[in-house]
Amino acid sequence: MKAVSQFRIEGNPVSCERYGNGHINETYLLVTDRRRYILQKINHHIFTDVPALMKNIAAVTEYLRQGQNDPRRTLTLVQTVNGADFAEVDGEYWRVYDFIEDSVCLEKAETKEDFYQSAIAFGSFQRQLAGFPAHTLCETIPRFHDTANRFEKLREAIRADKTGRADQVRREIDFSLAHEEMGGEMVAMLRRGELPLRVTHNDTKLNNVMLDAKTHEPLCVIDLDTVMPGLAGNDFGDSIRFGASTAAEDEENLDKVEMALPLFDAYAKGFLASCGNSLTANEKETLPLAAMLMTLECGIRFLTDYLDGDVYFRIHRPDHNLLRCRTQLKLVADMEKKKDEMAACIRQYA
Ligand code: ADP
Ligand code: GN1
Ligand code: MG
Repeated sequence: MKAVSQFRIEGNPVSCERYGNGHINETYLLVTDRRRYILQKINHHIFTDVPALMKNIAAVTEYLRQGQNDPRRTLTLVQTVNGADFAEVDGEYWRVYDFIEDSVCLEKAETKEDFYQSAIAFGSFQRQLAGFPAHTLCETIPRFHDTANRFEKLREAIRADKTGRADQVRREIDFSLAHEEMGGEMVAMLRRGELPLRVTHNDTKLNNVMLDAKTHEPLCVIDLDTVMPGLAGNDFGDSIRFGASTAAEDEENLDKVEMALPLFDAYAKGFLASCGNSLTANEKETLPLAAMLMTLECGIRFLTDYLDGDVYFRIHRPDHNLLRCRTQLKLVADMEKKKDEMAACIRQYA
């Protein structure tokens, strides 16, 4: 592959194959006769300012590396032959990371303990970045977790109905719009100064954290494209929507999809243990709401993309975004039923 020769890699390339399950970038496992790397084609349709994005990642990884001598605990960018953090080849943008060896990346929490460990990882990540100069970060995707704005985008997609699919998804549209008011609650609190902005990860899926292969202790938070000022609760909530579900994000049988309270409990315990001291009372209290909102937001993002003709998230079947949307909306309905239990968990650890 042409991009590979742009980077200062050790050894001669032996293979380079598609890797992982990310929905946004194109990820490859690059193997040389000396070692392994992760090569990524950055999705520049989504991240439109690649130099600014890469400046964020370089600064954040450098900051996290301070006082850290275990190379597996921070993502490490490999420089290009010209000393840059990324390479432009034929209009596409590429970057390379050291492969984090002896680690596992889970698509589903195998045990409560694994999910607890991922909470420690994301909570510590947020705590470690508490002193990072937030104003130096570019907003890589403006209004990324502005749920109210995501509803406006959904309404635009329904109005335009580019693919003629709106009639077929009336139920999903009705359910979503019935929750629009709730969708705006946290952005309104931010606007009123009731919630603080912090440096957050903003994409805290379980498969964005690496655990040690033997001990399953947290090693490293990855996928730093959306590290920018955000709400602590959003990081908590996005983890719950993905990792506390009893089924995959694209499960077809909705009877299998629930928000598992034991998993919620394990995550709340880990998250509050690792960053709880720095959270305000409002932040702690709104964690269950944040879980519902991140799930709702993700559901309407999948629905919007389905209506728009699948232009944002990578799909592997024609109705993929619709299936994903349905699991998220099912989770929202289930979380509404479990609101009091979620609040009780938070009180217990706060
Ligand atoms: P996307 O933005 O598309 O989700 P990610 O950066 O999350 O891309 O990478 C996709 C997958 O590649 C991850 O879920 C993980 O399995 C794997 N991966 C990414 N970076 C590394 C790394 N440095 N070491 C080992 N595996 C990695
Ligand atoms: C995308 O990149 P990945 O697959 O980790 C998306 C998240 C969504 C998630 C849904 C930049 O995450 O916001 O929550 O899919 N990332 C971006 O699975 O939009
Ligand atoms: Mg990812």
